[in-house]
Amino acid sequence: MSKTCYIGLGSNLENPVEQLQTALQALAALPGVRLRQTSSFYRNPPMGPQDQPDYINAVVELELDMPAEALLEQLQRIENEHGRERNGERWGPRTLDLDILLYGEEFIDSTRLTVPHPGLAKRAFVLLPLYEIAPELVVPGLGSVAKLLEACDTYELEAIDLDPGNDH
Ligand code: PH2
Ligand code: MG
Ligand code: MG
Repeated sequence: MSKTCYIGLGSNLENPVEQLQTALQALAALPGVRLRQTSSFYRNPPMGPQDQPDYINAVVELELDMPAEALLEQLQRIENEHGRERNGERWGPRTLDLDILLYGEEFIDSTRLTVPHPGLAKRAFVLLPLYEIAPELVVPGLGSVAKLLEACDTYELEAIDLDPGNDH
């Protein structure tokens, strides 16, 4: 049975917009994965240590026929191919971060994976793009994305214009 799954993307090193764009291509190319929707890309200040560049964050909706653990392995492979270093400080800068936010309606709590993603309910840079592509979504155990978003400050998130020719 196929699952609807949401992935959070983030980058703040080495051309973050390009990191996210090539990550989207890599996700779409995975066997058994269909990329259904992609949010805008949002520039926003770092959560955690402040002496690091701003992040670009986005969320995608996938439909897939793949167990969650196998998906996690694929995401980590894509992160590695984008030069991800795993020895850095907690919440430190990174070339590419791909997090499983939701996997169908499932709760997963293994040594490698916690779903729904534990940070989801509090992070505007996850909730705003998620709301953009799935305004009706209800997060298992936490309630509607709309309600979660209401409790967050979103004023520091800026949807960026990906078409430089579009000069209003
Ligand atoms: N990810 C981090 C640490 N801090 N801040 C923002 N704004 N966006 C992120 O994706 C992010 C962060 C480490 O995963
Ligand atoms: Mg991660
Ligand atoms: Mg993360």
